[in-house]
Formats: sequence, structure tokens, C-alpha cells
Amino acid sequence: MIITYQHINLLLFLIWSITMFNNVPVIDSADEILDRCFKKASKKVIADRDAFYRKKKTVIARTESFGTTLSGILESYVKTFPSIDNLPMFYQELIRIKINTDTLKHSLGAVHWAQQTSQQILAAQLKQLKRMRQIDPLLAKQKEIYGRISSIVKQVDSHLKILSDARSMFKTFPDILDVPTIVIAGYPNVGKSSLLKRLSKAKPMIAQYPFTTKEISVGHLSRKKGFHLQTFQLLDTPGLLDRPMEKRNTIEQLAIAALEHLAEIIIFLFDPTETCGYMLTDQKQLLVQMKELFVHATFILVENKHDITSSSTDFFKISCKTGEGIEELKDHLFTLYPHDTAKDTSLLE
Ligand SMILES: Nc1nc2c(ncn2[C@@H]2O[C@H](COP(=O)(O)OP(=O)(O)OP(=O)(O)O)[C@@H](O)[C@H]2O)c(=O)[nH]1
Ligand SMILES: [Mg+2]
Repeated sequence: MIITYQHINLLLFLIWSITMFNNVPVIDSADEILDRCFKKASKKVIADRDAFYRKKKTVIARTESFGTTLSGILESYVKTFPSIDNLPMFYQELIRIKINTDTLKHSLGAVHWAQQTSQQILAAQLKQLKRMRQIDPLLAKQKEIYGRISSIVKQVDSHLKILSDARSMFKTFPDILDVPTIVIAGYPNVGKSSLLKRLSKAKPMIAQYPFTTKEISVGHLSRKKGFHLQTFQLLDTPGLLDRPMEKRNTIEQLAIAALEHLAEIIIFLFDPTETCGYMLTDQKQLLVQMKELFVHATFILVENKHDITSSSTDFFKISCKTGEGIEELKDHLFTLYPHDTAKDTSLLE
């Protein structure tokens, strides 16, 4: 296989999008963080021939280790978290739908505050610790520093949990490439995932009940043209019902986010057999809504399950079961690549 410039570009973008969310370390609870810091601090022993100085230097070293380790841990959480406002709009929308952007920003702010505050306490209190000349006050001061910093970290425990949940949520986000994107949309159970499987190497879940797909699945469809590799990104979406936007549940909102922020081409899939469980008139009504919402996308209207029905519409006709019409659909898609080329309007509406 010849490695082209496009291959390298795709790979770099993929690495960027993967590292964007995967840099965040495992986020521990307040107790786990404190445990780690205490354990690390307790290993510090400073040698000195004088018993008092041995004790004093050890207390200082342990306190310093405790504070700096803790501050480092909290800082690593905040610094590696993707900056929400700089993320591509699609990911910002996923965060809004699945986590709640304000909650996440608030929690990041709280953990940042804990890091800064514990650092300030440590800096101020270490100075006092270093001036002490007796063991008992030295130990009491150390205990006070541990107590104050621990209470700061415990105060943000619920925020650490929110960051930890967000980190797990990021892992479910699809890896989106910056290439021409086709979104497959339509009513539930019409065969959207079956089409993604036909068009790409993706292995989405397919089942005979509605709302099988609950996340966005990604596949790729590539074709060589001369020395160029033309790659479409294909997104399979959860099924949509014909209903007002404000009534849409979070799963439907994911489909809307993909359509709104990523779709250059929308394959709107119908099931004229109605074996999906929904009437064709309702499916057509959904199309009307989609066209009003996504005016900049090119719609390709496709009827699936043609192995069990025949109709006289001029829509594309396919069967994901037998493969009928799939090659023709692929050929048509590549006539739309790149998306500013002339479009074959006879197959579009
Ligand atoms: N006869 C026939 N059945 C099909 C065809 N395509 C898909 N199916 C069946 O239709 C059912 C739904 O297929 P899916 O691909 O899961 O449909 P979907 O639109 O992704 O469904 P949701 O994710 O629930 O919205 C499954 O039982 C498929 O086997 C087809 O061309 N012909
Ligand atoms: Mg599906």
C-alpha cells in the first residue's frame, strides 16, 4: 500500500483527537489522594547526627512532600483536562448533553481552587515550621498543616467525582476525523446501523427492536482516485422520532448534535415496509423537520428493505440484507466528493 499525504493527515488528526481526551489520568477520590500523599511523605527520612535536627528536618521534608505531591496531583487533573471552550463544537455539544458543561467547568474550577489554596497554605506554614525550635510545637504544626490541607481536598471530593465521571464519559466519545462526513439518520429500526455495516468495516449493533443504537458509531468509506485517497467519515446515529426538539431525549439529542455539527451529507433512510414499527407518513414528516433544521446539508433519500417491498418513488433503493443497491449508493456518494463538486440532483431532494 502506498502511504499518501492524506493517510498521514488522517493519522495525525486521529492521534490528536484520541490524545485530546485520553491524557487525563485516573481521577482519585479525596481519601485516595490523601492516602497516596501520606504514604509517600512517610517514606521521607532525613539524616542528621543531632536528634532534634534529624526530627525537624524529617518533619519538614514529610510536610513538604505531602503538600507538593498533593498539589501536583490536583494540578495534573486540571491541566490535562481538555479545555471545553476550545473543543470542536460537536464534542462541546456531547459534553452539554451528557455531563452538563456548567457543572463540569464549576468542578474544574473547584479542583483548581483546592490546588492553589493548599499550595498557599503549604508555603505560608512551612516558613513557620522552619522557625520552630522544639519538637512538640513542630509536630503540632505539622498536624495542623495536614489537617487544613486535608479538609480543603475533602471539600472538593464531589467535584473530583464529577471529573472522574466526565473522564469515563470521554472514553465513550467517538473519534471524529476532519474529513467529509456523512450522517445516516432516520426513524428507529429502519436499518441505519445495517447500512453503516454495509458501507464500512464498522461493526455496529443491529437488532430487530427500535433504539438499539444509543451512541454515535463511526465508520470510514475510502476510495482511491489517482494518487488521492478519498475518505468519507460515516456516522450511524440513534433513531429519531417525529417530535419537537424540546421533547427529544438525550439519546436523540446525540443524533441531532452529529447532524448539526458534522453532517455535510445526510443519508435519510426510510423503511417503506414499516416493519420498523413506524408509519412511512411519520418518517416523511421527520424528513421535513430535518430539512428545515439542516439546510446546509445535502440530503440523499434512501429506501431500505427493498428485498421485501417494491415501490415506485425515485428515491435510492437498497437492501442492507441482500446488498442490493449498495454499490450504486457508494458510487453516488463519491460523485459528491469533495462536497463542492457538482451534485447529481436527480438522486437528491
Ligand atoms: N428485510 C430486511 N431487514 C433489514 C434490512 N436492513 C435491516 N434490516 C433489519 O431491520 C432491523 C433493524 O436494523 P438496524 O440496522 O438495527 O436498524 P437501526 O435503524 O440502526 O435501528 P435503531 O438503532 O434501533 O434506530 C434488524 O432486524 C435488521 O436485520 C433489509 O434491507 N431488509
Ligand atoms: Mg442502529
